[in-house]
Amino acid sequence: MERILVTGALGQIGSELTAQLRHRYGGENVFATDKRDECPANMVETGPFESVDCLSPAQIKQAVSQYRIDTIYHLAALLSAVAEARPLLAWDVNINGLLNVLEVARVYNCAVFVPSSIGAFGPGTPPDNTPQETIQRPTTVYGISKVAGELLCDYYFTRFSVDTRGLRYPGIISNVTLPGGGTTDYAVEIFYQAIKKKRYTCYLEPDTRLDMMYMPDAIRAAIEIMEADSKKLVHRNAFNLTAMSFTPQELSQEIGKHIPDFVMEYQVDPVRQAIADSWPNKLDDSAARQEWGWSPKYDLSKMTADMLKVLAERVARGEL
Ligand code: VAH
Repeated sequence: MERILVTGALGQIGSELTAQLRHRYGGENVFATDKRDECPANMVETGPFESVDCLSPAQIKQAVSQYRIDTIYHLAALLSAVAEARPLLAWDVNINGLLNVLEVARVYNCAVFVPSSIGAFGPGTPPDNTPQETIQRPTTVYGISKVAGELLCDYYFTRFSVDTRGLRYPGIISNVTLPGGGTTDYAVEIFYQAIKKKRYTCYLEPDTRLDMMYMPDAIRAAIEIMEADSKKLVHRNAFNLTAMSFTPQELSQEIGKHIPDFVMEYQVDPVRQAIADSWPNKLDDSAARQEWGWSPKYDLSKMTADMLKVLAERVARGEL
């Protein structure tokens, strides 16, 4: 892996992944792209950035050929709640955008990382210790696009030998970038509100259990899967992956250990509650552990402590 292109580089995962990839492979070897063009200074200063729309095959081809790309981290997509509000756009971006990337990867012999999600499962999926191979009948357009995306990536591997690999990410919690339109976003927003107001109004029911992961683990997993020995990979697209599973009530109690007067209130959003209720409670990620050595470093307690520490430091610096 020498020359990397990141799509969706201004997104929640993309922005932190780009920074880590540049740290690991050299800034000049990691070409950041996004449909948007308002790029933060730290991204422009550490390596190349251009506005690339994944719905334009020509723009992807130009970027890959100009920068002699050999690996694509394809993160450009609409998340679950936004997708439900704009299902046709979500299908276009999440599927046609992916197809454009896979076609360019086929022609230019690039490896491709594509994130899937716990959203690729539905109400008929076993909710506890969800197996790597099981029923996938999601009831959201986001989840349908993720299942179709997994199958497309496997097809490009078996039919055209494109080195495609993916992870079924849980909700991801970051102390750097706010999420954009996901169902699990409460688990990020709550920290910012706890630090600033010592209270948060949650849009999910207190007992809504979901898999979650701290961003440092999520970024490390994306890099580790792409560096893994190809011959050891059985599942490829895409691996179940988790680090912790908690409810809003459990997260509130953990924050309360650090902020004793923290107050949690609930005002349920039926759309995002229905999405969350259709997802598993906890994945079995043994395939990832066995095939490429996955092992999370952050659990609920360690993540909460670090989130509150870093956000408090950002408030002290006047950033929030
Ligand atoms: C979302 N954060 O909420 C994303 C993720 C598992 C959830 O796919 O849509």
